[in-house]
Amino acid sequence: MSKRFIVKTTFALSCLFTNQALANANHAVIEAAGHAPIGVMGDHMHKSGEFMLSYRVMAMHMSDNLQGSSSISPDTIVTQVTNPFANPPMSPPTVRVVPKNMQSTMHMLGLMYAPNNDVTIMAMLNLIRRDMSLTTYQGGMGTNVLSDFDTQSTGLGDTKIALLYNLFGNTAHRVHANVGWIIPTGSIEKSDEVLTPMSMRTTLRLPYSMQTGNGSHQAEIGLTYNGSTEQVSWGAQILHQQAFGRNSERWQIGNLNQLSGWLAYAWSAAFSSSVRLTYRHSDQIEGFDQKITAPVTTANPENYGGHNLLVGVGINGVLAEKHRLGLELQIPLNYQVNGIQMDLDSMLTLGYQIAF
Ligand SMILES: [Cu+2]
Repeated sequence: MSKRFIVKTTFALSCLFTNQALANANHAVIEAAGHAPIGVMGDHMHKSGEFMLSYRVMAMHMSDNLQGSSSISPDTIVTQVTNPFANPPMSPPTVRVVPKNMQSTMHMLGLMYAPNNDVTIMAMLNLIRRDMSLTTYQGGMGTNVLSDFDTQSTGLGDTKIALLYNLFGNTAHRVHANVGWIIPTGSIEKSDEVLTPMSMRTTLRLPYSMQTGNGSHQAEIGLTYNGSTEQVSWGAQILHQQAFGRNSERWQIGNLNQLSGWLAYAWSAAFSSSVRLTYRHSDQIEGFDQKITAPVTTANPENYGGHNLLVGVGINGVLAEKHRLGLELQIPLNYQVNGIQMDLDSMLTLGYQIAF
């Protein structure tokens, strides 16, 4: 190797590293705050050729019941709320089974890839576990409690494939379109043993909210905006989800509209914290499954949908440049449910992302 070649190569390499170091320094302050809070999906795009793997676990907890926006007691439900599937004496005139609390845990595996700077494709696979405790009241009338029982369902959820398309971007502001397709890989036929008001244990198809899927193909379209300065970043996302039609059991999940806005502050290159506000509006279920007719509030398709406003606080950390950890806790500020539904207490999302 000639001396001249070594000198030239060394010079070229040192330029490369200096440029890289400068580039890193410029972006260092926004590293941790470079992504939206971990609960936001499809919030960022990637550079050409980049891959990202992510794993999130989302835990949602619900307890007690709401009618519209105020709480309703189990005794009131079983004496006053009519059972739409009443067919005495087999099926009582009022609801006799009341949900007490519910825990949903979702494990989400995500993959992102950017074939070029304007397009990022994203796929998301979900594993879901739902646990619900309920109280069964005796016979056809009154407020005598028979017993509590638990139901559970686990399995694959619906799968999402999305395309993020860059619409506008400079160093401070970026806008992209979200175009997604939700494939009904989850189940709508999960069943479990329940306790009937006649004190019988029987296996029935679980209500809609206990299923792991929605059974219909769905479209998801939206717009995402990200803005940043050296230490502060912010963004907004609007998403609309709509089923293409009724599923094989002749029901259809209601349309969902969601608007989120967030603000994050980078305390250092490796650590940021965020606040987020999310408004969600969804419609009730259309149609009904002929196998979901138990005298329980969750069997009534009218007891689905509504709107709520959630506030979220989050933290993001960057470990060794390519590894990212995020945690976000969301609680409702305001809600209005259609009919009678369980009350959302909190939603916690913990996630890990690695880009390569
Ligand atoms: Cu990504």
